[in-house]
Amino acid sequence: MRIDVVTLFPEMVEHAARFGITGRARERGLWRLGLWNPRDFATDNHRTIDDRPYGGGPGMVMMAGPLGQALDAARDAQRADGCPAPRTIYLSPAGAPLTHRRVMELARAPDAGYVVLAGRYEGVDERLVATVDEEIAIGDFVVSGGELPALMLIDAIARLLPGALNDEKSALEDSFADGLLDCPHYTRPEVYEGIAVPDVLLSGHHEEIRRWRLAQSLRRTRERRPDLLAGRTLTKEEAALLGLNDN
Ligand code: 4GY
Repeated sequence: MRIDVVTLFPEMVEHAARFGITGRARERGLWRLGLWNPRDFATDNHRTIDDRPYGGGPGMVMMAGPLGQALDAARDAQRADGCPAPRTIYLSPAGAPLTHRRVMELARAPDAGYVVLAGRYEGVDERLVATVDEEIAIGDFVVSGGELPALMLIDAIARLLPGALNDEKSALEDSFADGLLDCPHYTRPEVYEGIAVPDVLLSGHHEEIRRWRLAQSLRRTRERRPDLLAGRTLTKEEAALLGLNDN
């Protein structure tokens, strides 16, 4: 997989992409990162990439020209690097809410190429936004630039690439992987600040442990995110663990 980010702060993305599972996956060659600064595509002596909004109002808008040039260069580089059909993604609060399901779809094609546009200021000229393939929001809140949202998207994808996690089973246990929140986790010591680890986890009964974890996931999901349960049909076992009758 190849991911190119168009950003006014390429060092920020480069630096963050070196750490942890994402960085290791990159060292393992599971994905490649390209960075493009729209400022390098500005045409005037001041290297201007923003301008005042038509119609007035506060703040500045990223100009379509330099951004479009940077996006074109990123897509050309992807094609030259064996990604024939790059998909352009714009991160903004107005996008479709990102879900783990969408992340899994984006990670499924290890040969895919993504060009991610990270905006700044008040946003990007709409005529450029209109050219992207997909607009994604990472949450119903606003941050000051698209770099952190882009890094979150990239991190979520990269850790799912085959070979990224040392234990391939661990991705299956993630919150949301099966539409439920994750179960609680414990490690040593057996008692911390007077609170003991649940007995069942020390019992060695693998089937009981599996059922306990599933029950915990189900109860947590019902308690904290009933919207997730509403969009999912329960198996017989799950319904029984939640204390629901058949039918
Ligand atoms: N939330 N989800 C988000 C964001 C910052 C000005 C456009 C979000 O995805 N992106 O808050 N982005 C803005 C900053 C330009 C992006």
